[in-house]
Amino acid sequence: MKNRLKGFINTRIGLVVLLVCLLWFKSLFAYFVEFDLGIDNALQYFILFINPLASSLLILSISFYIRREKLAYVTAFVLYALQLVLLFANIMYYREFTDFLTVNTILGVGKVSGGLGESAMQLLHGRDLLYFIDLAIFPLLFWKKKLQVSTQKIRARRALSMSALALLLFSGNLFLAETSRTGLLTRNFSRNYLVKYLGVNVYTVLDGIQTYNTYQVRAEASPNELVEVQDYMADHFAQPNPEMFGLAEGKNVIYIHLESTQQFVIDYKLKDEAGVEHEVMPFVNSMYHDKSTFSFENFYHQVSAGKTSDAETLLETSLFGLSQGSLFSQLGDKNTFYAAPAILNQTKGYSSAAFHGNAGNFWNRNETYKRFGYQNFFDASYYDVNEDNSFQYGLHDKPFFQQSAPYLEHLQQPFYAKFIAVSNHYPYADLEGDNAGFPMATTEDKTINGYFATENYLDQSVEEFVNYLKDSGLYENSILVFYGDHYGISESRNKNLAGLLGEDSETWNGANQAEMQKVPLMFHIPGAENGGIQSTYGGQVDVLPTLLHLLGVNSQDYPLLGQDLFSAEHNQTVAFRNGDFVSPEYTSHRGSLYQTQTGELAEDASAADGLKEAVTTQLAMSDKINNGDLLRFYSNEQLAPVDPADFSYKNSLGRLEKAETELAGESRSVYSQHGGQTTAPLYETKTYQERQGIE
Ligand code: GP9
Ligand code: MN
Repeated sequence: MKNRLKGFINTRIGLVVLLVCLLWFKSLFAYFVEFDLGIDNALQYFILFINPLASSLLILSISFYIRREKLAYVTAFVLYALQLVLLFANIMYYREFTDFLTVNTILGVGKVSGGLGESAMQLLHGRDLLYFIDLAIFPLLFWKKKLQVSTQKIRARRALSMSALALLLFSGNLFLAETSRTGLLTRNFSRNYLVKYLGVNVYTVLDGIQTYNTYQVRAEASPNELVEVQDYMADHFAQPNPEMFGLAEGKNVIYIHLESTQQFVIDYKLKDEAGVEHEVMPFVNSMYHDKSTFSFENFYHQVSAGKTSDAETLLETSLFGLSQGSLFSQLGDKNTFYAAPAILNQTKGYSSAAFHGNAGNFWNRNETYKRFGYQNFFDASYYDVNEDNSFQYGLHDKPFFQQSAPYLEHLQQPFYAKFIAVSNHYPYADLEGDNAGFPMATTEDKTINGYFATENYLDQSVEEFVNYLKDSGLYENSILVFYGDHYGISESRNKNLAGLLGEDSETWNGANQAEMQKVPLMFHIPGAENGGIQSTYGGQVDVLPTLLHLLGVNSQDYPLLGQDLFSAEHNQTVAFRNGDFVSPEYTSHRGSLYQTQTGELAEDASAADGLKEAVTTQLAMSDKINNGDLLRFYSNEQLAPVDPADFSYKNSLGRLEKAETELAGESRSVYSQHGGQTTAPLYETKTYQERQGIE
């Protein structure tokens, strides 16, 4: 047996099989010991288990095509070593940044703050020997003649069949990966996912292709194109409404991201089986109707496959996401942006922070936020996340908001902070334990049925958070912006939803579908008296200019594509990312034109051609800017470009506390205002059960 094994390893195929096995073993070791890949079920374990195989075999099979034996052996070992180096470089990078190496970073194009440099030595562990020790053993074995260079020739057919086997394995791997995670390749959620499903090699190749494509397009872009874009922007600028301009001047901005929340949930009451009505979002509704809230009833999401991340792009840069995939994932670590945190910091001295209980590399946020100018990003690593209080997208909303308080209280005011909730995310799974209890709907679609309960949980979470803001004294000095990022119930499910909305699923048409793109948008300004429900039509691209004007920053010369929603000059045609649109008069949905007010087909299908053209132009401008990275050519005396190297999201709390100490009496954090006492104990949280008992 031993001899047979030795004999096999002494063949060329045997050696390659051995090298593949070694890489396989080392990769699996890294997957479990070094990386935190978040594996949820047996299928994912299986995919993880097989994913190193195909690419290693494909790469090493190159050596079979080389006729000269010695050269073939050297090639095999070089290819083997290269894969090890790639794996190990990712391990080192991960130890420092909890993320995988991008080609951009390898090439040194996207400078990361605090490169590995000197700290590299500290990142080394004793176990690292395991990754490389065989590279020293192999020469010894050859020297001692325990291993020999085989003189056996490999026929082309044999070589080809090995490569084909590798490709077959890869297809199987890809198929399983897509089954487990639809849209893995098209939506590129995160580098974590790609490694988890396809391995480090494949991830790197995919990232390389994407990086190459990006730079091709960008290399062709010229400053002249920016001139064209700026002309367009100047033409479309909508003057601020003098009654609203500066209404929230000097206030903190607190964004509350209502995950997957659609406008139809506002004021919605779900009937349980006994016919008793349950208000889904009582707290959000109270905000919606509050006299200090400017609420929009005809406000639409404009995202595509980038979902949450597209909404973030729209709201914070007033540019659209990409027509395919996510801008965050594809360009977030490469482009120059002029985003809300940077603008407010430079014009009004705002500090900034993003809060989200999922891994920082999801949607490439950890890189994109730096380029948006976020000074702090509190991702999952800042929270106590465990099996009981989280699900696949991270920490649940109640603990998320509560655990954010001890960080929020250290921000210097005025601040720009955004809180990305996530519990109300597909698949709207049953909230187990004490948070369950809100009734399920009873349609034939499980996804729809669960949606209302997780919405209600989000509503409770937000209420607790706003109560804390009030108790800590932050509320009075802040403007609260609530927004829905995108649909929660997808178009294909809407017919099942129709009944719950009092609509007929038989007559449900494109106009209804378009209407379902409505999401909430509310500016809640404590102290304001003249709020109310606004019927202006608008989209997410319009939020930034609106917000800037409320804060007293005139956005006239900024590179923004949206328009102030309060402006008399606001154009009410809302572009959807796929080229469809809605205006008070017309709704275009997948090639059909409807009358918005009646939902009936328009008699003249070309009646809105002018609107269509305007929409196409607006989207094209956005794509030009993003794909060509045109804002790298932009200059404005009031605004300096962001240098991502200025930001690091490690030890944010330590930095904020240091600033407090340095500012001493001048510190304007809530923590300092409370005499150096934490406000965290003011935070009250209750389970659904507890609430029911009390109410
Ligand atoms: C994940 C969360 C969800 O961190 O923001 O993103 P989505 O799937 O809604 O785009
Ligand atoms: Mn989302």
